Amino acid sequence: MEKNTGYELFQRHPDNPILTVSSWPYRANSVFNAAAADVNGKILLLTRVEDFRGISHLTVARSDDGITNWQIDSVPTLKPEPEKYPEELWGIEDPRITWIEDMGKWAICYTAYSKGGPLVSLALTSNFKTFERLGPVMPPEDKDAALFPVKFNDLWAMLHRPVPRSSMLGAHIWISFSPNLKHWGEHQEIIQARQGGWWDANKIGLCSPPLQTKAGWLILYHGVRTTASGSIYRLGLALLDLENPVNVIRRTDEWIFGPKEHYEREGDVDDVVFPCGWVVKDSKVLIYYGAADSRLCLATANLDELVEFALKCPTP
Ligand code: M1P
Repeated sequence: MEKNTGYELFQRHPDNPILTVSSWPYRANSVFNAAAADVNGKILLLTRVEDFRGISHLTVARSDDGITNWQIDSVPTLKPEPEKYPEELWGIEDPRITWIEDMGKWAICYTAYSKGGPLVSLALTSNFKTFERLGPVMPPEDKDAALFPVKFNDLWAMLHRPVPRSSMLGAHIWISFSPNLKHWGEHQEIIQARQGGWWDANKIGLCSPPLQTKAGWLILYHGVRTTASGSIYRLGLALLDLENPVNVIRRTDEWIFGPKEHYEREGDVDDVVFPCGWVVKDSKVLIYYGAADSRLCLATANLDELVEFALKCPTP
């Protein structure tokens, strides 16, 4: 591999990939794009598992150190239930978990693959065994959603990525607000996909849920570059105002992490790094990412360094 002179804010774990179908307790085509949470000191991954029909469900894997000795549920933890929830016809994908202190529950935003296209659904849980579905909260096509852990002016806030019918218009990150997690409004586009030759031209999407720091809400997002040999999914950072997250105060110009190792470059979809979860332990951030839509990997970063770096980036 050629020398990469990009930023080295994220360090890949030497044991990557940390989870693959070979470690799975049942037959699966791929395990990737997992949400992550610190549950009573253990790392919990709510992992997207794609079966041999091409339909995805979510399964819990737990580990004391977040790297080894994964205890994986022996059967799917959260399965699509299209009989009761028709929007889940073609599976459930790409969860993001947010701890809601006010409710003492975890909120899971996930993509439900409906007949009308992918949409955003929400579920609550307190134990990752039973789930209360709130149903679809954004119509198709919309995905890459996560909740903020706190309210703003008494309203819950969600970041998400609608896709307009015409690809010419680009797919951008929006914020919406709700009094009850069920009914959403005050929709505003806040981070735009760039255009032309940029690494994040035409399509972007939120990765892990917004992370509260003293400098602002730290946002990790993916940008998609379309090339003659396919798309390349890379990552950038942004900072949103702490009090009013509609205001984007910083955004990286260059990508900070992209596919480089063979496990990121080759798989069901080549050249994809796709985090849906991160966990902060002391000042270390554990970033869990799907690699090439096939396996799960871990990268680590120093939270202060990420914030310092973001603060040196331009205000868009
Ligand atoms: O194949 C790469 C990713 O493509 C989609 O992401 P997005 O719509 O944000 O571009 C999703 O299907 C995602 O699961 C997948 O990893």
